Amino acid sequence: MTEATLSERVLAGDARAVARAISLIEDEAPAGAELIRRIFARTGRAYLIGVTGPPGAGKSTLVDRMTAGLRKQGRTVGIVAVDPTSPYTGGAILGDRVRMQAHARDEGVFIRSMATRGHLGGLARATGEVAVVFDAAGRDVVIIETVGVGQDEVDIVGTADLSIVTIVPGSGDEVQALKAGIMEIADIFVVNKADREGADRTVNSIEAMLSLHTFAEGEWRPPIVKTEATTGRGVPELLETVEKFRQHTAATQGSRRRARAEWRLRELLGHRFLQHVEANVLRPDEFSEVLDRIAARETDPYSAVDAIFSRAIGGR
Ligand SMILES: Nc1nc2c(ncn2[C@@H]2O[C@H](COP(=O)(O)OP(=O)(O)OP(=O)(O)O)[C@@H](O)[C@H]2O)c(=O)[nH]1
Ligand SMILES: [Mg+2]
Repeated sequence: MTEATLSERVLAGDARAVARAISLIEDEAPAGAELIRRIFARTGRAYLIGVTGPPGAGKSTLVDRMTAGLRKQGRTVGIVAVDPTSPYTGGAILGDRVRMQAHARDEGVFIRSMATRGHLGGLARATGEVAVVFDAAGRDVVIIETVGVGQDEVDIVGTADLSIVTIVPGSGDEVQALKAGIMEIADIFVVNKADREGADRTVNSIEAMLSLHTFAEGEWRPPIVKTEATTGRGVPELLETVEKFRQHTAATQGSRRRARAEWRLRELLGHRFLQHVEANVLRPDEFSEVLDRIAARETDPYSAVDAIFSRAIGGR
């Protein structure tokens, strides 16, 4: 398949072409970058929702339910899940890692799992690019599920059009225990597993935390929605809240997308610079030698970077 045909087929929404495109992106193949170049102008229509929260909070179950609700509204969905322990069902699972499920497949739902291993910091970038491919393929809504562990993951969810943070009732410390930075990105809080003891306590501790913040007139105050993803209870309310947020932020969506573009640009530029340094500036093994010298305290990281940087920008 030539690059032109591949991009045309992606734009036409062809599932196999989308799967192929994602593999190129995951492999960091030059053809992946070329594809993004070809499709980028035709993207920006999909609504991007980030869902994050602690492991096992029920994110995948919730996303499955939300997807079912969105499908009923006639919308197509793309799901990117970062290293989920529990597989998704009920959609077209794209890619080589997960075997295609021939039965009960809804072509209105594309699902792709990303493995954390083998990405060396590029995971968030790859995830963002898969979202771009789904967007190009005409998905109305793209949902990214991540466990909010790394800063990159928090960034990718935080710059989505809408960020949902899921929490489960527990010891009472669960709100405090959330990684700093995650609370700030929440547009909607979901207290999932509301069938469990202590759900209202969790709601109250989120309320208490929100009450420390003064919201300006007309500013969105993150609502707290209780759900029971296993039964679907609360999910219609969640989808209504999503819709309300979407309307509330329609005028300011551009600035969110600008923040996403900024994040991508900085990430890509940093990545490209490092690649350049490794490929064209440093001798083979030099990186590792510098590490040895730092370990032996013969130099410090700042001096090492200064030296490499001046060589990289042309020896000035
Ligand atoms: N009791 C109860 N269990 C739930 C609820 N939602 C999800 N679960 C269960 O919680 C477990 C984890 O659900 P997942 O959807 O895989 O959670 P996750 O957050 O996606 O997990 P990771 O992707 O591994 O971080 C499963 O056994 C679900 O059936 C709920 O509302 N109530
Ligand atoms: Mg999951």
